[in-house]
Amino acid sequence: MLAISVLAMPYAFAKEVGDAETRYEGAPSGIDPSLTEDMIDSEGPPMTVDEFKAAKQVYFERCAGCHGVLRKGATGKPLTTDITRARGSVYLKTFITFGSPAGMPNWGSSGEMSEAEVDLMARYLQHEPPQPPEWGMAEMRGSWKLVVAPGDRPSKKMNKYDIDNLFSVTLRDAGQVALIDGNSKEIINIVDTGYAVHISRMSASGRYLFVVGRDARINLIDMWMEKPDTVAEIKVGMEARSVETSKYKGFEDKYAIAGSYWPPQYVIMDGDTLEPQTIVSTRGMTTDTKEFHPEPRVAAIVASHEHPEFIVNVKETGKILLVNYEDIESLTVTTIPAARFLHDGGWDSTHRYFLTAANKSDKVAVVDSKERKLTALIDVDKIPHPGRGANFVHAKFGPVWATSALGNDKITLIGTDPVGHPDSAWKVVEVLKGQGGGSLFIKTHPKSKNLYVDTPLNPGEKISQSIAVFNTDNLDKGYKVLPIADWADLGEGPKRVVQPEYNKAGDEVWFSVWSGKEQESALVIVDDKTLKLKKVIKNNLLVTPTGKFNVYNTVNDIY
Ligand code: DHE
Repeated sequence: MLAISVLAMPYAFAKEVGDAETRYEGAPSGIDPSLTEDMIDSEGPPMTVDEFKAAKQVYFERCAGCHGVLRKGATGKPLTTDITRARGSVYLKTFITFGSPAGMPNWGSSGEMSEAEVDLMARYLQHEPPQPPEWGMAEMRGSWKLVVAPGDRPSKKMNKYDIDNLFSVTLRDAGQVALIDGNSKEIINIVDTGYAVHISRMSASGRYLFVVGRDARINLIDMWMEKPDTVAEIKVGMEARSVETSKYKGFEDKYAIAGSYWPPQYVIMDGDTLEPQTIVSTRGMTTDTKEFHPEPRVAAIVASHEHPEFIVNVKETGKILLVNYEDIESLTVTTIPAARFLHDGGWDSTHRYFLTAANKSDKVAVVDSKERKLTALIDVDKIPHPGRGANFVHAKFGPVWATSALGNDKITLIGTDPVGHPDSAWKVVEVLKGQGGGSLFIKTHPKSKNLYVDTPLNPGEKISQSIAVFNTDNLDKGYKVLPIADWADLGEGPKRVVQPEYNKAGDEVWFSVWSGKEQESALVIVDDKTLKLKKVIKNNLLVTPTGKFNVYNTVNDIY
């Protein structure tokens, strides 16, 4: 049996092979490979069952993120057997060993895979891709746990916390979130969740917190309990990244939606119990070539403020779905063609326009949630990655929304005011130069004049461990660098500084200093006025903190 190395750790912490984008997309899949069928057939080169199993494990951990579980191609090229058998073993081995300028890591020459492992993968790719099982209503209901029924929950807030200023902090490799009091900076509770929680989102009232693990487990946490904790749980698939709740007037707290990577589908659930109501597959034709795609993953979801709708990004088909939940029995869905590989995005400052990155197409799509149509498809530089983006008022161009990028050092500002500044609306009005590529998140606040840009996936340690700050009134002056990881004063470790998040008042900013599972990590809080260190939160319970979500800002979509 071949040894498989470095698989358990997030890809970003494995030896650095491939560019920032590949390292980012190439994180291990949450799917348990042993649940798939073995598809050894006589058309492919000989393999034993043990070899197939070992290769399958490697594929799910290393390759599925970019090439897709079914190898139909995602941000990486398709690897279906019609292609791989035609290319043959020698070609595949060379490709796996040396990589490609398009972003395929050099697995062999970097020493990440041995010659035997490369040979194994080249053979494996010439057999049919094993398919993980589906996950329908029976499986969802089977996994659903109503831990505390609504009738048994508090009828009023039972704690003294200023809930609006609580933070839900992902403890990625611990499979937990930490609930931290933004005022005292004390940990209120550590809640067990799915593995590697991706995001936290709040219900419209601010009472319920939803978190989604990459293993597609959703936890519903009641903030009114004496000690906020899980009141319901469900597994909505085998791999997922997004969850959101209904925010339209009259539907506050009523529904929740979760989108999954596998199976490719979304589910609408009751907002206070997570009981699944309806499931919709996203399999279908791509927006450009009109080819069938068997695995269009659900990426970002936001709740419309203009209609009772969820706005759902479908990555591989490049479609944005406006899912109207007014009649849950007969959903109406408006499909907006955008561009392939839709990923993350957020609202403009009026909460009418949703701006979202189609990252591999190097475009930002703008959806008018009021008129339910595509307003613009804007060309930007390589691999935009906004998180939810950042809104501020530009001295010349008025309200703008900003995104940084994985693929370069640019921060792109897009005009968002078609009424007051029609000449700049939905155009790139200015491009700032940041510290470098490998940026994931950017943040400001309506009360602040600072724009923070992280660079956690930059290969340079100095850059990945610090933050660039621009003054939005003086963009021409360039940026200041805050040595966040140095301020945390930790020992060995990658110490990547990731995802700025404001407190409710908008006068302090929290950063995660994200190290390895066995290493010390921290949260660093900066005074937004002085840009000086305000507080470092260290605690051995804070294992691998990544995303942080302030309740008030998340409820109100402030960024
Ligand atoms: Fe994320 C947001 C998917 C890697 C931390 N990430 C998102 C969203 C998607 C997504 C679809 C938007 C959700 C929404 O708004 O509804 N992320 C993916 C991936 O597919 C990818 C590339 C690889 C993977 O296999 O997961 C990936 N993401 C990462 C990381 O490596 C990060 C830094 C740490 C981790 O947990 O793996 C990471 N992603 C985050 C965070 C957000 C996020 C913190 C929310 C940002 C926000 O401010 O809303």
